Amino acid sequence: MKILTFSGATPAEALRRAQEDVGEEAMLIETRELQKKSLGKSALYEIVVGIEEHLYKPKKRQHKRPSVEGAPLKQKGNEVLFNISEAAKQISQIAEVADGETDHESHHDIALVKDEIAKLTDKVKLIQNMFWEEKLPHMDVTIPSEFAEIYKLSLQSGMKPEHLNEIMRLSLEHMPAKMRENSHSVKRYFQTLLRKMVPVRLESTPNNRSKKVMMLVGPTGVGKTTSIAKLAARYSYLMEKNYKVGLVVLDTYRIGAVEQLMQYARMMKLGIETVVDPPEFANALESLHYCDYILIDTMGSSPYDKHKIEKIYECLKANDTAFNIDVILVMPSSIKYEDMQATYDNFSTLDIDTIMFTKLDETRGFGNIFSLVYETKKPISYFSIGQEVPEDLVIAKSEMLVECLLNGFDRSRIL
Ligand SMILES: Nc1nc2c(ncn2[C@@H]2O[C@H](COP(=O)(O)OP(=O)(O)OP(=O)(O)O)[C@@H](O)[C@H]2O)c(=O)[nH]1
Ligand SMILES: [Mg+2]
Repeated sequence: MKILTFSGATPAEALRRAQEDVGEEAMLIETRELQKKSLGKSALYEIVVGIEEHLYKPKKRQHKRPSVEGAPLKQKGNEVLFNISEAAKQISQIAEVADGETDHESHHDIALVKDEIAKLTDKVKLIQNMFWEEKLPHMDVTIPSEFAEIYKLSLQSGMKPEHLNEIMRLSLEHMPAKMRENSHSVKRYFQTLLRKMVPVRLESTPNNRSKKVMMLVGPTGVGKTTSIAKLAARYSYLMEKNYKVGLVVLDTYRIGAVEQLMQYARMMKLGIETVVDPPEFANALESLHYCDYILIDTMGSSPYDKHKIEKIYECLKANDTAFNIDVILVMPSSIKYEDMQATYDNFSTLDIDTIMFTKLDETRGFGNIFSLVYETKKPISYFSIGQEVPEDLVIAKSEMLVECLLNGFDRSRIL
């Protein structure tokens, strides 16, 4: 293996020079800032690349680095630097092995060496990752460099630090040594572990003996009414069987609130009942007895408005029908974990069965959702991923949440 250095005013420029000289096959080993940008002086960066001897066809000569091993590194963070030079040393050793091999050596050995180099390059990438962040994560356990990427992603996602700490500890304890070798297998393991920690409720359909009665509760403006419309469309038109759906509105305080759902009911030709006082609630349910699904929309209440939540509670208490009501707490994914927790606590008097998270399209971090369901052990039933009725509603899957958490929300991967 040949080890070469290139310099430039930016790391990108140095990299471009390297690529011009040695082509795309080169592996980046190290990036260093030799000189800071100051008045009248441009910055100077140096990159170190490695390329296998047989692939090296120089176009423009640059100076060859004499020895990676002995080169002093000036940056802070001794542990990281030690690892970089260790990795570089190992690369050099492998390079020597590769150099010594001749035609009679088996292809198998070469493949092994290549594999080893790929692993080391990955290691170096991760060490650099941590190095550029300038500080090692503050934890009571040391995080190996292979875990740096998932650690950073999870932390940025808004996951509660204690949860992340715990998951890291579990991973370090139980992950098979073989999987620790590179960041891809670490990520795969971590993904599987997270999935197992996310409770979801699979959708079940009504039968002759039991209907499905679902009530959506939650703060104001989170998407309860829109989600009721999406669910109504789903059950009456989008499943393998067209179910009969009826709607109940508890939100009769605001002009417009009833009208919003009335419009959907008219469009989809659904029965709709309004309830002003709790004693009317049971009657409203009874009058929709012919339906397979009854969907109940409620007035949005600030999590701190005990009065409104109590009114919903009164309705549930006044339900002397045989119908079992599934209470779904609707929460936007765009609020931080602490607010989710406070909302959950305030609505928990209603005996929440599942949680629906809305506005997944409006957020970047998903660790808050993870932490809430992990902490409360309440399963997720649905995700709302946009304003469009009915298409922007999906059945909750743990894979989907973990995918969003580690790689961000991408509509094309979900639908
Ligand atoms: N981007 C985005 N917007 C959404 C989503 N779900 C609902 N909305 C929008 O959020 C706004 C409020 O939705 P509603 O369904 O009226 O909310 P609500 O919870 O019924 O509100 P109140 O009845 O006032 O408590 C509307 O503009 C919806 O289109 C979603 O998943 N993503
Ligand atoms: Mg509403």
